[in-house]
Amino acid sequence: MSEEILLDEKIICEEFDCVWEKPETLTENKMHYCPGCGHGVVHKILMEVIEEMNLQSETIGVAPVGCSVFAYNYMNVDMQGAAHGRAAAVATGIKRMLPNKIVFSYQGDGDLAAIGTAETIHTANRGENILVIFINNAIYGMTGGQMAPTTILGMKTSTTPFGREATSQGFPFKITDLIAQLPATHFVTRQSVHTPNAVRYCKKAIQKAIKYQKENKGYCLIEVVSNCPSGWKMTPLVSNKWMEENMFPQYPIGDLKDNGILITKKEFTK
Ligand SMILES: Cc1ncc(C[n+]2csc(CCOP(=O)(O)OP(=O)(O)O)c2C)c(N)n1
Ligand code: SF4
Ligand SMILES: [Mg+2]
Repeated sequence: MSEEILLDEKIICEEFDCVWEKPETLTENKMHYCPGCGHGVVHKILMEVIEEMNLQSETIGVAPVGCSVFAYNYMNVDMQGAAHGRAAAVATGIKRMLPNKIVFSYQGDGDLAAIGTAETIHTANRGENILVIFINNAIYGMTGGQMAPTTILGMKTSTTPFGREATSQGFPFKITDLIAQLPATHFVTRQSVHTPNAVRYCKKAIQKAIKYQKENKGYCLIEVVSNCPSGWKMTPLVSNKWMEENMFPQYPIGDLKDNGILITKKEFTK
């Protein structure tokens, strides 16, 4: 606070130091996400990068079906909705028609790694010059917490009330690792947004991916290992701790591939 005046014994603040500002690239609409959910944080840093790189009028995003279905109400850039799982195919079409635009898809794990597996893999395999943002919260958040392909073993969901087990439900699907192996992919990384430091790293990854797209380097994927306090039936704080202890060993944070070169296991941490 830089200046104060006293009036009727109440302190009225005349001026404030700005400690937080919403970027122009986010609309005024209130987000519908549950308290503590990672979706809102990723929206914010993605839109901050677009604003900081002066790309608001050059960017087209593709919203999925899932909790982030209304991403187009929050992101103040041109947006297109896609049918469930098809965001990468829609983004491909947009980028091919408008190659000078910055194009991203924003997808959950159910959207990207279940119903949209084919579109996801083939878009990556063609090395389309787009950015895919993949929010992995290990659950179908929007529809009531059913098991997703990325649900970890032993994790209870509404469709695995006794915990996921490999014999009947298969193993957690590490689609990001698979995509990193494809020769046409350029930058593949796994991030999180559960601490201020993690947010900074994730934002840097977004900046790098957008820069790569401007340079026509090709396909970039940023997986964000995220929480779903409602679906996991935990408080936001407990969900973040649970994520660190249970999700990160399965989905280690760090770059898997950069500049088209796979990163060896030894280096595969920040
Ligand atoms: C064709 C079709 N099948 C199924 C659904 C139901 N459905 C809506 S969202 C969703 C999964 C969402 O999970 P995810 O992509 O992980 O997003 P989250 O809500 O967790 O962010 C499903 C199965 C649908 N809308 N359309
Ligand atoms: S259900 Fe889960 S993913 Fe959806 S808004 Fe709530 S916390 Fe976020
Ligand atoms: Mg999900």
